[in-house]
Amino acid sequence: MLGSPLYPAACLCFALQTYARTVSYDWRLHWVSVNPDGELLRPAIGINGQWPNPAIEAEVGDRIVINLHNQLGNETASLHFHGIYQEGSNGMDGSPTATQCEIPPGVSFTYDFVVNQPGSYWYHSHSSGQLADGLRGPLIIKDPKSPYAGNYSEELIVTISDWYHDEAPSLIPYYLSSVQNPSGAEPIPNSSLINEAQDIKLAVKPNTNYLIRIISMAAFAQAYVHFDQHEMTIIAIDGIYVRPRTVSTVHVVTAQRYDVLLTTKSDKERNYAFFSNLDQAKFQSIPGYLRPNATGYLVYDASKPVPPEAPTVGRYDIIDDFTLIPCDGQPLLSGPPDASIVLNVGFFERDGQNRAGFNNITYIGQKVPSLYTALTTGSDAEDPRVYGVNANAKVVKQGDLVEVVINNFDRSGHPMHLHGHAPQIVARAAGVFLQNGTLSAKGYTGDIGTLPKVPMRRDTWGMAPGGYTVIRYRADNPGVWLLHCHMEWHVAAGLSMTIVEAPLQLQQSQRINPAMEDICKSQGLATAGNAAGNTEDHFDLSGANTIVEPNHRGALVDEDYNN
Ligand SMILES: [Cu+2]
Repeated sequence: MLGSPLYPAACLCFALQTYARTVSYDWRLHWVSVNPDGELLRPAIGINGQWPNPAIEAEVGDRIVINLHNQLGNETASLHFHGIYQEGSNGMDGSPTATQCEIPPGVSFTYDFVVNQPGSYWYHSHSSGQLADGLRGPLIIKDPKSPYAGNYSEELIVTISDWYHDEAPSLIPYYLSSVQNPSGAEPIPNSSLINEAQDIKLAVKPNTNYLIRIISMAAFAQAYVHFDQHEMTIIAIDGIYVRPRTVSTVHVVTAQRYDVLLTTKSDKERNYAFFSNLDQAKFQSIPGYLRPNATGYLVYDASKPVPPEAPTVGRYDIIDDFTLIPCDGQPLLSGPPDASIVLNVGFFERDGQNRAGFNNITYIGQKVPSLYTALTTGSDAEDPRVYGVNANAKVVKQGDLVEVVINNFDRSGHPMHLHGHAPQIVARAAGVFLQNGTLSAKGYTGDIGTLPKVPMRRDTWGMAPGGYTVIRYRADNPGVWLLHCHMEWHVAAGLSMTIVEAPLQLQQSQRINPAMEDICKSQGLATAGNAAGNTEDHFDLSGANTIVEPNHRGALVDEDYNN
């Protein structure tokens, strides 16, 4: 129905038979020269000689196979599939130090997994800093059974991101240096991109309902997305169908996705602008070089000009995504949690660096990937100590109702991300903590009666300055899953921790990928035992990594690499 789409009342699913297939990609990673904001030619990590990088496109039930060849020459690499649950395939989660070793230059590795979840996702390097240097792209899982399948006939992808003129291997050591950067201020991007470019033109047909997949692939910044004189109706967030909500602007937290429906005008009289405007509230300073706005155009008629300027919006009318309601009506996971994890976010100086962490522990990758420790330490895998202090591991058991309370003792907000799940976001508040660690009386009380009956779910959620967020999920996906801030600089500073989920069931159902084991061994890395590689005494952690890397230069290989 054109003009005023009629949405399914309860967003119920269509029943259609589908057949799984295998979608395969053969990807060579190369440095390519790019200039997406028209200001500076710089290297970026492209695929098969191209950048922007291609979208992975599959259907629910498909198997995705990516033969990844690291031909960067000077950097290690990895690919993480953001938001993909990786049920039964934890080793394909693409997180070096958690689920695999780094893939060195000249080495290939095949990612191979099945996707049973619909929606808009993205892939990116989980090797330090590389997503800021361009190793990122959309991952779309189409769904013939979508409750909204009848509400659109066309699809568009709109990725949004920030862009830096400097490369991560120079930004990271500067950011982490407590001497050069005593305030710990994050690098501020130079510009904003839409589909890895500026002034992009999206050809549209009049009188047509579009599904627009808005995907944040940013390294740091959040953004406001607004289409001039076109409303958007949100129908999914991070792959979770929600009841329709019509908005004029969406505020997209770093790494989040919004699927929106947009109905085009009935005539081709003119073209319209849209924009992605970086949210500068998270920037500690506003440098003169910053160009926070990227403009794009809905082109109804290519023979007509595009609007000379982006629309100006006096005040953004933003909805709170906490109030969105999943279509499936999944009720609150109520009752007392079986596993309660409390994480206090803090920024501090450690070993001469600006660092961050949960509960005063900064994340440091261990000698043995945590997944391999979980798979090779028998019943000791249920003891968090075997993963090493700085993996900051918590262990939950199969079937546990897990509750994670994250208290933000920082003046800035953070986009939090959990691998392996799209948890229920059951409580969220802003501005209740002071930086000195004072917990106000308004902290999370655990009072079930105050929680939503049908909580919003998503894999990446915003946490307000001085606020808290509380997530709940069922431990039904055995694996080693990172929980971390999705600002790339904060990942580099150690704002990550590890949740080891059902390690005994993991041992029964999954094994170390032999090709990756060879890659680890080729680098002289241990693939069994505790965090230090001790296979005899799992509680002797001598030799485990507890000191931060002194000269952290992202994914650049050390000069003495392989020596
Ligand atoms: Cu952060």
